[in-house]
Amino acid sequence: MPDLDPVLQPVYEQVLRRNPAEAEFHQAVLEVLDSLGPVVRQHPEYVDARVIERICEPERQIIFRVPWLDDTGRVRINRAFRVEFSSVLGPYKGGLRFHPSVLLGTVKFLGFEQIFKNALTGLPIGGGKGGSDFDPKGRSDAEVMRFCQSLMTELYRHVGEYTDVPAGDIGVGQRELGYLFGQYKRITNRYESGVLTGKGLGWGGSQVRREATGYGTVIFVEEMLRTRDRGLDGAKVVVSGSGNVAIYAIEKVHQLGGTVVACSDSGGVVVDEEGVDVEILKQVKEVRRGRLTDYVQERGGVARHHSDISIWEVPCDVALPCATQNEMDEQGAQALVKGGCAAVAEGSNMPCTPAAVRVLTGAGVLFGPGKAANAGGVATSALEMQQNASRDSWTFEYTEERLAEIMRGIHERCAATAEEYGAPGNYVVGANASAFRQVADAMLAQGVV
Ligand code: NDP
Ligand code: 2IT
Repeated sequence: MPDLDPVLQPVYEQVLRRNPAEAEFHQAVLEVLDSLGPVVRQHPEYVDARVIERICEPERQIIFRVPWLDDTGRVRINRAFRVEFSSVLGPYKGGLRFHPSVLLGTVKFLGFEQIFKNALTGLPIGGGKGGSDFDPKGRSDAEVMRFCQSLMTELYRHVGEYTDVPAGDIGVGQRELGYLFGQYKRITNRYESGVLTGKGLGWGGSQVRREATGYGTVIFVEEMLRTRDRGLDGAKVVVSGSGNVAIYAIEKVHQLGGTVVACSDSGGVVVDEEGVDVEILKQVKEVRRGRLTDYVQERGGVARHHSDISIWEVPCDVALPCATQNEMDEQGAQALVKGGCAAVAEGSNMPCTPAAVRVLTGAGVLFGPGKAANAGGVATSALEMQQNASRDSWTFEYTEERLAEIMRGIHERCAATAEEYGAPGNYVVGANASAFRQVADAMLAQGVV
């Protein structure tokens, strides 16, 4: 465990006591507190107003039962959560995750990260997150619809364009958002486009939202590489995962002249030395909801599937974890360093364990933390909210340029704040300190609420 500032240590101990058995939440809090020593020494007013204790305690936590009928007529019961963490900068904003591993602590870690990520975008959005232990894998469209309708039958009371605006995350894409939006509209009798983001293009969605997280992560890593006079052109890249974030990260790497030689899912790793074929990947994953083994078959002998290796063992110049939390451990990071990796940017939320981050940064690998590197998704969600509020829709080109500007801005802001605190090139310190100060100043201005 890192040595925390004496002012921060009791705060962390209180988080441990109050939130037992929520290891992911503890990990996310510790990573932020570890960056805040110099900030609290410079700003005793944050300590006096107990800003950090307040940030670590969600404003509201909602837990509810979601009963639904499967296709055989059997009753199924899931649990759903919405953790409304901080509304100091805007309505709570953050995705919904459907995955059997989802527990309250998972949603809390994601919601906590989201406060700072959303601040970094510079757009007026607070932090929240939700989800359920429902597993959409292998479920029919009708089952997913009934589940989403049942979930929204409770969730509708807590969300709204000025209150809390969910979007997608693992297991939640346009199909699920469509069913959720339809039920919200039916219950409330309001066409309130701004209540959800990630909607379809024909019914209030924004251009580039689908691509935004992956594209944004790649723009961020390109900015990091630029500080060392390098770029993605000609680079060999590995991208873990093969879902929404991974697919569009791969697409953008290829647009910038790099080659993605490996991707993965929970069943294994695909190595495709000629470069992953994104069109086939989209067809397999987005249209047919298939597996990477299907991708390998479609590639006709060019790609290989491995169920016994870690993706981080594939030598590369750049690695983009885009699957899930703690997917890269110390060993994974060591393998990357051995393979010559120069930069890692987190497309997923908290994919690198603290030990992995230490290995990477210790070896001089550029490291972009998720709350900065994957902020393009939520930033474009905020652009979708802007378009909904003004009943407008922007072109792909315009929206993509806004996204790129935002990502370059986040990079600059993190780099400048890291310098300010005597840690040049440390994007973890830069992201945490900069985002925290913005949130803390707004909390001071708004009183003890
Ligand atoms: P998807 O559901 O589209 O894809 C998730 C991918 O990660 C799949 O390839 C999945 O494999 C793999 N995966 C998920 N859970 C696990 C697990 N426990 N072990 C191994 N592999 C796993 O989700 P997204 O692409 O939307 O999200 C990926 C990450 O990016 C998440 O951390 C999410 O929080 C983060 N993120 C997403 C944003 C968005 O806009 N969607 C924005 C910012 C961050 P399999 O199919 O085998 O389960
Ligand atoms: O982790 C994330 O930032 C997301 N899943 C996207 C959240 C959003 O509201 O677009």
